[in-house]
Amino acid sequence: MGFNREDNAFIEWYPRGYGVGFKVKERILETQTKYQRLELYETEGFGKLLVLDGTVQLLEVGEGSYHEVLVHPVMLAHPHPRNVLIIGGGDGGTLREVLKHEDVKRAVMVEIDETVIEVSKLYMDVAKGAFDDPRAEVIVGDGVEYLRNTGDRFDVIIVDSTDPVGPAKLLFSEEFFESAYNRLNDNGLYVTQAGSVYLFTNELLDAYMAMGKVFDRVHYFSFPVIGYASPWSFLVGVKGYVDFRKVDAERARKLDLYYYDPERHETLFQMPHYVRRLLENE
Ligand code: AG3
Repeated sequence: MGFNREDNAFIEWYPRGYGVGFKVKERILETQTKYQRLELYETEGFGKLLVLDGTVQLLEVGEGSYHEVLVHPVMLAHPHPRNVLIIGGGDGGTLREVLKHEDVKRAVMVEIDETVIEVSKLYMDVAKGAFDDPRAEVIVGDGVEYLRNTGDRFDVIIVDSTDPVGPAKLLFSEEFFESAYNRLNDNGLYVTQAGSVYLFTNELLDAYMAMGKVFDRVHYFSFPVIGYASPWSFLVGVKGYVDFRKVDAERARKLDLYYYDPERHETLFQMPHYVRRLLENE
């Protein structure tokens, strides 16, 4: 697992021996935070690489393939997203994409691990000023606790967490989906990253089923993400009625997008036949 001296490469090993690796120019940092093991590398061709507990979180070049796709489909399907909550997302990439939307009045980000925020600020510029935006409110704390205790309501809730295995498992539980549902305004959207389509199929199905018990409608979509075992999956929960199959092309034109193509929104719903069968049989 991790750094391989012989090849001078970092490799993330997924189940069944599937690996995703990068040649490394420099090992910048390795530290144990209060919550996880953090590694930072300079890669040969993709800028900095941030790793938590052996899993790739962010690759500087190409991170938009993940952040744009996590954020904009829900933001553009929602008719008027004013209040947004982000759980996780310590590097600031999700916050940056959320704040591109003029409608947003307040974006709260709850990240459990302060070191992730600090390291990201110190060594990378993923956030591009988002942390200093007056609409942003950054809270260092546990997202589960926050959702349980807050009286605030949100139009969109975005979960940018580690995988549905290990410490973030709670973020994929029915209890958590319930507290998120309760904190959404009527006609609100919830989105979470949900792991590799091929390698975490069971976790994906479990989360899909648990969301189905809580939300009024659940959607699944996927996209090739640079740095993760592609395609990567995402789950959307709808409270009330919002048509997630349609996005606002007018608002989309004001955004500076590189990966997500609102005019081809429907391509997000492509999936391997066996995955569609599994989901439809749930
Ligand atoms: N999002 C991390 C997604 C999980 C990646 N999993 C993996 N490589 N096994 C958080 C970082 C991006 N803001």
